[in-house]
Amino acid sequence: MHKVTTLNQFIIEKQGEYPGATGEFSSLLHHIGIAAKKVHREVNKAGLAEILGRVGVVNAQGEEQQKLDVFADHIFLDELRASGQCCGMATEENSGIIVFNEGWCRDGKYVICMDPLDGSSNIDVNVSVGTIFSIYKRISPMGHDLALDDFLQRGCDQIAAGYIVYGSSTMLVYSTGNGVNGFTLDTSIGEFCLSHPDIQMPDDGKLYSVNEGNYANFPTGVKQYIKYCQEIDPPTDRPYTTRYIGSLVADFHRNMLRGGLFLYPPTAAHPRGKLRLNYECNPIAFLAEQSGGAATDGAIDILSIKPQTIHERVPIYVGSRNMVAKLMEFLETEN
Ligand code: P6P
Repeated sequence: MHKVTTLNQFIIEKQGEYPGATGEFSSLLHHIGIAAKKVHREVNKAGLAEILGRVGVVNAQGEEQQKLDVFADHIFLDELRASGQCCGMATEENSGIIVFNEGWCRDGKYVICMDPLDGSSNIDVNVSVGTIFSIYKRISPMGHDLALDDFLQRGCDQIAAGYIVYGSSTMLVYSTGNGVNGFTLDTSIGEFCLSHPDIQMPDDGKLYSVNEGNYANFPTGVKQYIKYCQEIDPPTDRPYTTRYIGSLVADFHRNMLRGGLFLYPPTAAHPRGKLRLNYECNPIAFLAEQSGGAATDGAIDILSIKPQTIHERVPIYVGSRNMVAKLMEFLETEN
């Protein structure tokens, strides 16, 4: 009989490895799992539940909010408030920070940056979407108000990061700084079960993921790298192939398991890149490094960037470390 390790069992076992662990962080992860199951339920019946489409409102980014964006945002805010371990959140769907002032969570140890439903414009066409989260310890002292700086910490200071990918199956993938583990939702028992222990991103890969529709405005070094990938050398061997879903979590998840490089360079529409540092690039970069990969903005490691604003955007090149290194050869030649 194959032993099934549920997320809760795994969290408790791992907690035992941290002598000082008080169970607070474990409880936070448990509540993230609960919220993920609630979002899974709606995402998987979106076509039936009159929950598709747009709300007719734009979010802090000026982007059309999808009904499921707002639903997922509310689910995670409510569940993490209820956990009592989180004292506030910064999410893509809210322009400012959300402070939890209720007595049972005002002194929570942790703050969370989150994209509640990334790639949601793909929902109506049944493409995988995801939740991306980043967990930090609060900086502001207990008993004092939360401040913006609690949510502007460097990615290297993340306590944990992860994503949920709502795809052909729903998976929760996270790291607390000691490797990356993946859990697949077994809907027959309603539990996330360990399916991908100790994920190791291959050092090399044959996949590159970029929206080549923006090619004209890419930095020269990125254009040179793409041409390098497209060269046939030797003539009979086609070294690389491109895969681009247009949903960050889905593209990254595939590349982490198979090896590959995801690129979102500066473009005409987004001169500083499209993806947000706090709740997309930092958690993804943390998982990349924890699984043996690398992540840069083209100049420095993503995790070393000091955020200046909550919704700050940065260019990102993330994936197999040898592919990142090869790209950097072209970018450094350019600079
Ligand atoms: P483009 C989805 O809208 C998203 O935020 C990420 O999930 C995805 O990687 C990126 O934007 C796709 O952007 O400009 O290629 O459509």
